[in-house]
Amino acid sequence: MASQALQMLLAELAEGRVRVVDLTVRLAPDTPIIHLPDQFAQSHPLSIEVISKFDAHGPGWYWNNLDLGEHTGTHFDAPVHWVTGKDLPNNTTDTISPAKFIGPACVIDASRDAAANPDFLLTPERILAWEKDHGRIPRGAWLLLRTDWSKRTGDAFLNNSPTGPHSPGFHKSASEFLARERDVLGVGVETVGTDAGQAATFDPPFPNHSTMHGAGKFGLASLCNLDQLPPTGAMVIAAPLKIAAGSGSPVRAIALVPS
Ligand code: 23J
Ligand code: MN
Repeated sequence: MASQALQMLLAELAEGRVRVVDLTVRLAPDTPIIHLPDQFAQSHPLSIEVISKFDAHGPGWYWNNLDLGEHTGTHFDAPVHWVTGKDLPNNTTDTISPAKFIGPACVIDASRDAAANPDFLLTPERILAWEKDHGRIPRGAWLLLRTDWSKRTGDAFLNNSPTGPHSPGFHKSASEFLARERDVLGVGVETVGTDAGQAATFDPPFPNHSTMHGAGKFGLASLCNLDQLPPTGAMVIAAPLKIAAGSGSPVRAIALVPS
């Protein structure tokens, strides 16, 4: 017996009452990637090498070889990405339960805050204020931080400066609140990583990664189109590649949204 809910969802999709919003940026050699402080090793941007393109290397087919870091473009962070999550069970892209690749979205709009202050950090107070308007964040939800950062082009996206990058993120106490008090799936952001640009200088460094992954939670970075999502009521589908012992993976993140 087919699930009535699935039949209804398919009908709503077919009839356009549920819309699919693409939360994914285009993955290209110029897709921005994070630059860590110089003492650390760096991730590779995407590079594409044509294997054949209807030519002597393959007259009837076109395909490419790729070289890229796991954390390139719109991507998923697994708990094993961080030292705090390295010994947790099922902490890699190939061992996380696929049931966790689908979840409800709670979207907090901090776009005005981020426009006024590129170093804006979300606080627990701000989350509680959002809950007054929209209800309690359910267990197993993605907390998506809308900053409109994905609308920035060129150098303004990474926003590097002599003092390091400046981009919004989470106060450590907000990450702790979301992981411990709300048991979220994880957090998703429009910036290149789930920590603020200045987070290498925080105590501990990169507190959102440290807290979330230490609690077995996930991350989604370089999302876009969060301005097309309602505060509640959307469903996120974001499934990383099943990379053996992978710390993360590019994803095609999509949202199902009532229209
Ligand atoms: C390694 C170290 C620091 C950060 C990151 C990676 C990411 O943002 C990432 O893509 O996970 S902040
Ligand atoms: Mn990452």
